[in-house]
Amino acid sequence: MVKLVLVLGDQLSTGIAALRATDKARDVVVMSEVTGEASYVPHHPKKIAFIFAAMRKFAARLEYEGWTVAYTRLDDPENAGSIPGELLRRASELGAREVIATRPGEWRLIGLLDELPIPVRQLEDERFLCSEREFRDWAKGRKSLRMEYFYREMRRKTGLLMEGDEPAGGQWNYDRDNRKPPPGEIEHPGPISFTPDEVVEEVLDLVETRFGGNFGSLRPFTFATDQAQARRALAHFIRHALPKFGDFQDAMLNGNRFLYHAVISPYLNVGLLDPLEVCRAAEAAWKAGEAPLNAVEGFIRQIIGWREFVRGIYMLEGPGYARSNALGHERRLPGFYWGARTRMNCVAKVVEQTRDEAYAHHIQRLMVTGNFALLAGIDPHEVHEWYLSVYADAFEWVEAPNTVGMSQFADGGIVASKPYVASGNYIDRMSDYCKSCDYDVRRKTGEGACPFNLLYWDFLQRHRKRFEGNPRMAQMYRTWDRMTDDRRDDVLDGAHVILGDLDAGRLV
Ligand code: FAD
Ligand code: DLZ
Ligand code: SF4
Repeated sequence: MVKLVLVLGDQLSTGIAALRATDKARDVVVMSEVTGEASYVPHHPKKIAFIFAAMRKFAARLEYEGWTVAYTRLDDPENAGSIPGELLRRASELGAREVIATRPGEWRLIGLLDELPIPVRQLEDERFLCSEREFRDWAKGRKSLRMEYFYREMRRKTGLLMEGDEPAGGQWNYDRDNRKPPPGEIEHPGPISFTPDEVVEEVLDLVETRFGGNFGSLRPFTFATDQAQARRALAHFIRHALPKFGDFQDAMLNGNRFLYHAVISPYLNVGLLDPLEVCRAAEAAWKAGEAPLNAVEGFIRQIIGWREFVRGIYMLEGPGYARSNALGHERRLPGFYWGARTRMNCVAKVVEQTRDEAYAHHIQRLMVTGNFALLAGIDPHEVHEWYLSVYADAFEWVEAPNTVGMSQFADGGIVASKPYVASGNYIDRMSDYCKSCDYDVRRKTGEGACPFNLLYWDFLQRHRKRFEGNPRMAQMYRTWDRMTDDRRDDVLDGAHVILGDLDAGRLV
């Protein structure tokens, strides 16, 4: 009897479990563009267009390879509007009694599939190097889960940058050589741009009509939308940017949105690129003498370390994780996250870039928009929904641990051993944002003082009980305690003015 083979918009890999477990001569692949998925948060129009275009091209590829694909376009009058609805419609149309799915990357959808009135077999998504069970076994009995130790296991498992049992070059981690302040000049022109073809143009028109009101610019649209293009994007990065990736990984510039970053996360996350393929390509560049070890190790660590680690945490922690709020933060997300005016140049620049590109690099997400939200005590669920909406690479399994865990410390320290908070000094050191800001980063109190400087101390005071015993934060509390009472009052008064302005919707 015919089975339905569910392929979701982020499962565009020919080797995905559901396709491997079924028979192209008998079974029917179900792919659906549905409002349910396109509207659970107000996704950036570029993200929706990217996913729909990549889905349409992937469906064509499957058909070319001999599969029967029941593909539903968003504007199909028969469209049931949701993944479960589409599966039921197709089951009744084709007389199918079973669905074979690859487990979705979001608990919401896993739950919806579990509730379907016909049997759904959810197979493990094997596109990760570390299975859910392996991660659980690794995590079992550990007092705290730290990425660095997990990463070493992944290095051993894959053999990447290994010389026998030892790490290449004698060190596991070359971060000490990375994270330089921004360079005067960037030699790399940024990611490769793809001119929209007919398929993409048709999707762009659809998305413009249906989602044109969402935050974000749809055009110009230059993303890769199939595997061949994504591989070209990867090759372009390895050749032109990887050699400098490590050095300037944390740098931020007014005039350059991509620096030496790969800009491949959307492709990895929907399955157009395979993580091991990406890492092997980077390793080959090092072996050929085309990229230094610090860059290649730093890059590979992001993928087999951080990416796998956060996915393991998401699956381990279960459906409630994205609702965590360990610090009890409740302030509403300010309008400037959605493009309203702010005098803070760093935030304005990152939001503007996010609106235009559906992309910001890690430090922009963590130390600018994330840092501000944490310092200001914004409700982490609102922050989470913002990140899930605005980035083309955002899927809950990777976004939630990064936002709720790493960035907002709302999981109480599962992902991060201390909150990623910093004053304006950090942003000034790693960027040129402060040079063109209304605020003065050198001012710690009084008129024109950088809000990050004020909110930083206010945050530490509000959460003193929780953090003062953390050895990695002791120095910060000692610095605060050495200030005079007057100075401390000035700082906290200034912070309260900013928070009051945020609450009242006044310009900050
Ligand atoms: P590069 O800097 O060139 O790194 C190479 C690759 O490493 C990335 O493509 C990505 O696949 C992987 N990587 C790097 N850092 C991480 C990380 N912390 N977690 C997982 N993978 C990582 N990444 C997403 O893919 N989707 C998200 O929704 C997402 N949300 C984030 C939210 C916050 C608050 C923060 C702080 C980080 C988030 N990240 C997310 C991680 C990281 O910012 C992006 O992976 C990275 O910016 C993608 O750009 P790139 O391809 O140029 O990465
Ligand atoms: C993100 C997304 C969007 C915008 N639209 C669709 C869609 O119409 N059809 C689909 O199958 N998948 C879509 N996706 C991806 C899903 O939301 C994603 O598979 C789940 O969140 C699990 O990661
Ligand atoms: Fe951001 Fe403060 Fe620098 Fe302005 S002065 S760009 S608000 S860190």
